[in-house]
Amino acid sequence: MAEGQSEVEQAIVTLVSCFYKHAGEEGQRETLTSEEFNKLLNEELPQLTQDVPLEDRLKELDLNKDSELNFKEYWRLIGELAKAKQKDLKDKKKK
Ligand SMILES: [Ca+2]
Ligand SMILES: [Ca+2]
Repeated sequence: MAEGQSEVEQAIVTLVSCFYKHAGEEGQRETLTSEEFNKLLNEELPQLTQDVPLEDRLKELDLNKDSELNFKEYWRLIGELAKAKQKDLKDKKKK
């Protein structure tokens, strides 16, 4: 980790490297197969993603319908998770 990076900067690096770490495991290095996506969810996002079945989630995110997730499609997931988190935090603040 580069010195002097803020927590937020590190978090972004983590999110981006998480994609490439898993996308590089099989097939195309720039896209996630459903196998790779499954592993990514289990290993990196176990608590946030339990509620939706993998295949449904993949279909929902797969904008160009090639049954794999490119970075842009993966990033939609991050956006959705961030939105859900934001709602949590907002609700907590109200109480
Ligand atoms: Ca791949
Ligand atoms: Ca796709």
